[in-house]
Amino acid sequence: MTNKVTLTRFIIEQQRGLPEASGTFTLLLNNIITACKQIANKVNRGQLIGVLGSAGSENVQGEIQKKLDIITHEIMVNQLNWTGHLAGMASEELDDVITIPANYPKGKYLVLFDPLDGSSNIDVNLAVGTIFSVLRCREGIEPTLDDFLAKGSEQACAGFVLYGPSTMLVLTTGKGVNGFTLDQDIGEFILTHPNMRVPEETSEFAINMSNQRFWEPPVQRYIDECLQGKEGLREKDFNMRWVASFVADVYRILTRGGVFLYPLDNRDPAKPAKLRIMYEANPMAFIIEQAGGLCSTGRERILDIKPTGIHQRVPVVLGSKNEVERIIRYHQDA
Ligand code: AFP
Repeated sequence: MTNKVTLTRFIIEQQRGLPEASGTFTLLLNNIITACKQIANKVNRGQLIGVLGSAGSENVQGEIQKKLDIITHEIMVNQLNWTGHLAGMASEELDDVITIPANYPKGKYLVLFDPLDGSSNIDVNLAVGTIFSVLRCREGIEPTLDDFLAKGSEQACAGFVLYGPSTMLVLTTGKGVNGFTLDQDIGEFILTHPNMRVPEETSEFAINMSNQRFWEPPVQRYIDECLQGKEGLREKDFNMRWVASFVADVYRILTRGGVFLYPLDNRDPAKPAKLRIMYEANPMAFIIEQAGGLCSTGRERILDIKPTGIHQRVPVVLGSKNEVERIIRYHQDA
């Protein structure tokens, strides 16, 4: 393995294919990845450095913040705000968008991120991750909220880092999906999963079954049929997985197929959906579609939605094409 393709080499070779590229994007991506390496180190060391447990505060979503939610948010902001590549940022952990301090130059990109997705798993040592989405922005201006609220189809780049048994980066810039494994010995991400594709067929679904009584009829119908197995309409048995870390469930689907559902539910009328469109659903939808899968609310393609707010929530059905199409059909039937 002397001819490892590092992430740096991969990005530079991709940039060569874009004559108009100025290298700014390449530098921005390197800064994002450096932040994720720092996060990987904190997550891996955990209680050795006292970063587990709750911070005793709530985020804008009214969710109890873990210490690592705040630490990882600060790593992302402090690793990116000085680079001169950004016009602004948005984070799951802050209500308002993040402006670039006046003493730093502004650039032509926006980065939106969930610094630690799945953080309710961190204290029980299950996989968590960082999700990021990069949008182009008018250069040299103070971005307006509307600059941030671009459709997912306008993303320049989307990626996530999964802090699991391996630290894995999954990245798309609109030319397919590639996976990289962090080589801890040299501190570089190495291309290990080129051209990732989601199998069109699957017998594995991911959903939080404890919410079943709150689902809409099309989702009830789909899951019931999966549970009926060989004796039922589907004439095959299904398996279920639910990590409760979006990044981990999506990575599994990218590697062996599957369908993930976090549907609308009527538990809390104020929060009919769980996942946030700007820094969870949109980046994952971009990645999954680039890998040959589909991502829908059940009623519309996620990437076509015009967002109305930075923290807007949407129902998500994503993964193997044939299963997502079936679920969409069940919504149409209803
Ligand atoms: P946390 O970051 O609060 O743990 O939420 C994770 C998440 O947004 C997503 O990663 C999971 O798929 C989903 O929530 C899990 O939701 P449930 O806890 O309701 O199963």
